[in-house]
Amino acid sequence: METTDSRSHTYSAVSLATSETPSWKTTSFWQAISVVLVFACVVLTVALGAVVASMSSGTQGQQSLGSTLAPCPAGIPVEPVNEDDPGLYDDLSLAEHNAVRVYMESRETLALTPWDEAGFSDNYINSIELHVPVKSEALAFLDGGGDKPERQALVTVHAGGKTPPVVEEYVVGPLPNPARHAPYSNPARRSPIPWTSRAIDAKEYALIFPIIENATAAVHDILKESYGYTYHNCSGHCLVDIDTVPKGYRSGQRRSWVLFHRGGVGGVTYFVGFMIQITHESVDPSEWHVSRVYYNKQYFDSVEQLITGYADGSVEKDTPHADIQDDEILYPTFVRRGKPQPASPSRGPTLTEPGGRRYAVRGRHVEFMGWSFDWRLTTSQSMQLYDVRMNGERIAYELSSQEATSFYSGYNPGMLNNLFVDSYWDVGRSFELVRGIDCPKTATFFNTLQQRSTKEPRLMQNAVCVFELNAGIPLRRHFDSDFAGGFNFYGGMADHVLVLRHINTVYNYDYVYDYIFHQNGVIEVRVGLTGFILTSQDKNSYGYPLYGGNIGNIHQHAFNYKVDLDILGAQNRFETVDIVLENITDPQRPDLRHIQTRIQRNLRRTEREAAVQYDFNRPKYYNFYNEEETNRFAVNRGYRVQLNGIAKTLLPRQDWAPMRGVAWQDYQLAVTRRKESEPSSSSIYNQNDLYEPLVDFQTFIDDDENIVDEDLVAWVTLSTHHIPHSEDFPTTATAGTQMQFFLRPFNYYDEDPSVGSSNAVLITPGERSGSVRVERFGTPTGPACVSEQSPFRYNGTWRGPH
Ligand SMILES: *[C@@H]1O[C@H](CO)[C@@H](O)[C@H](O)[C@H]1NC(C)=O
Ligand SMILES: *[C@@H]1O[C@H](CO)[C@@H](O)[C@H](O)[C@H]1NC(C)=O
Ligand SMILES: *[C@@H]1O[C@H](CO)[C@@H](O)[C@H](O)[C@H]1NC(C)=O
Ligand SMILES: *[C@@H]1O[C@H](CO)[C@@H](O)[C@H](O)[C@H]1NC(C)=O
Ligand SMILES: [Cu+2]
Repeated sequence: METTDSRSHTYSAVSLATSETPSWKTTSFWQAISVVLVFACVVLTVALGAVVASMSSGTQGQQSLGSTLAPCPAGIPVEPVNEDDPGLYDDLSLAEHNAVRVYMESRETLALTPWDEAGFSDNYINSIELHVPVKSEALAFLDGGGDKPERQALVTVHAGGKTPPVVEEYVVGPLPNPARHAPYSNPARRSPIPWTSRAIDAKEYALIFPIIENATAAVHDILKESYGYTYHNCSGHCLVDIDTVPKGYRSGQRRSWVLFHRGGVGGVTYFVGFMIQITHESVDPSEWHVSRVYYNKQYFDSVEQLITGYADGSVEKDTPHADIQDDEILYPTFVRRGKPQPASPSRGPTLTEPGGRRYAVRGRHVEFMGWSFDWRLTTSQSMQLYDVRMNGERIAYELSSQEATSFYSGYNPGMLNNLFVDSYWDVGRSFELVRGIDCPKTATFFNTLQQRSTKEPRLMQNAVCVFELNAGIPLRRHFDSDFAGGFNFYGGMADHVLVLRHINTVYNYDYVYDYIFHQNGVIEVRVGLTGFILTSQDKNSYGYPLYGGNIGNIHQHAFNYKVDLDILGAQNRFETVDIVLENITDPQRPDLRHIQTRIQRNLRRTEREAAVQYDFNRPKYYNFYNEEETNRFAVNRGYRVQLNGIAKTLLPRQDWAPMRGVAWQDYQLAVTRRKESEPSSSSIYNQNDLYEPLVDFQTFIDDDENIVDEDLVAWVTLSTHHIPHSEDFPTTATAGTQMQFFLRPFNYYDEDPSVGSSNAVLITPGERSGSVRVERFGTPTGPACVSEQSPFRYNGTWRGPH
């Protein structure tokens, strides 16, 4: 990269001039400017010539005015995953996926049928993903030079061929050449995994579709008259079905309300007022049937009952809504409309990397300005970061997304039952990101593999990106006035951060997940909401009327994260630093009273003491520290969890059974002793058995273990209430719907560690009056350059392994 830097001549005169005197005051500046301008004119002429030439020759020339600048240096090269020696947390490679599948399918005792040939009542593999090593073995390897832990996979089997059928999980190893498998056993979880709590897969859907077909064929004419849309035999105006969750009202039930929304662009924003409930609980699919029907706010026991009532006039009929018939109404579309902005189309600002890539990527390992971490994108739990360090010191062993929920309210059976627990819906399915919109053009993109409910893993192209961002705000700055019209100094530093991003699309919604590393030791964990809202024909007490006469039903979003903090070792303490009132005799005026706040450190000794339900009347900090380690001022070195996205969950766990499956949602922060048996606050099996969930987070707290000088995990919940409004069309926007928490050093360092940055700027008055000295600590100010840009490409394909 040095060679590219030294290529500059034109701009160096300008940048050198800044050190002593304001550059515009020097003659060398004006000389330089005229050189630049003359050069620019020549360049413009050449470029115009080139453009004209390329236009006349009819080719799509890459020539542009920008191409006259030198390309920026490439910077630190990106190294691909080393499949011969994968990192501890690297997701399975394609070869490993295949080896695991072949190994498992050839075990006679397991009696597995390959996915392609399997039917509902066979035993077959439902998912394959990495099984991370136990922490003690991983640490022995990372810190103690111990052996590299064996690489293993976790395989989920839908054992429909067993009596009774059951869901099984196996740990398979060692990779890449599996030779052993053993049931994954976890004493803290319900065992075995109930068959009725399994995630619905393609085999089950294949048996449900004919029932939907049959029912909708019977009511074909009713749907056509009522909505202008049909399901069975439809053409043009088609309905699309989705099933609700949870599947029943108590543990062990399996019944799905099937909802219908309009097909086509943004169709998910218009659900019709017809729904059927299918009971598919029996192990014998021939017993599955339509058990309830809902039409225009009326309930029926069968499709026939609706048809008879509709014919004899006893049923109140629905009529097509004008909006829905009118293709000119664009609300749910992305067609540009309204006053054009900008008045004449032009490009917005973009990032360049004049110093080249300043972060290192080796496989799934990333390093940036003292930070380092590994990441993986799991099929069942989305993004997981491991071994997060700053300047070589581990801050967190694991920082991972656990669960995302959205619980709706309404009168119709769809909204009554839309209690979404998204790990069930493939949170790992993060689709292709678009360069320049989802991530800056300068970003590094990663493909991921996901295998669930498919024969082979699916390649998700460019599903994750990493980039350095100028956040557009000073990280720190001060203008030091001399209070005489001038200044003593200015010190400042731009907030250059590293962002790890993926966007998970769960049917209608898009969650933008960010992990942001600031240079002052702060990690920002953020999630933003966008995508389509769900609407329904419903009462106005659940939302405002919108497009098509539907309302946007009120719902609450919640996200849970696991933060396995390791502050200078795994043994840590958790304290709240409470801000409390004191009412004292004023020390300077004993005749007066004085009321103010003070700090009160409260060590939390057990898990129950450490389950936080935010109380506005008791403000406090949440601090994790090491009792043995102090900073220069003899204060325990710690990291603080700061919550910037909290919302009260009103639904009571005591009185409302489904809340048991999402117990974490009641705590903005809960601190528990880390256990291998408590790897996650949720599971994909919680969705369909919220009543007796496979993972009951409350049990993590209820054993009330000692948490003093133990390995601690902070479970953090971000949440927001969403009352949809007209501007949620076409989609909810991220502005205003971002929630975040921060991990902030709290007396961890003796001072802000960003003092080491050579990107800081210190300006002081120069010796001659009117001049200034600009100290950039060696950072060059030129030459200007253009970042190499990959041509715009979008594939959008995510099926198939290659
Ligand atoms: C199809 O629907 C009819 C009437 O609605 C019902 O009698 C029949 O059992 C259904 N068949 C299947 C396979 O669901
Ligand atoms: C659907 O199409 C098939 C084949 O054209 C036809 O036999 C059937 O009657 C149609 N069903 C309805 C409800 O119109
Ligand atoms: C402060 O203390 C005084 C004297 O005990 C008492 O009269 C007063 O109510 C107290 N005020 C508050 C706000 O606690
Ligand atoms: C997308 O990628 C797949 C797999 O590499 C390839 O087969 C397909 O042709 C690509 N499609 C487009 C539109 O580029
Ligand atoms: Cu929402």
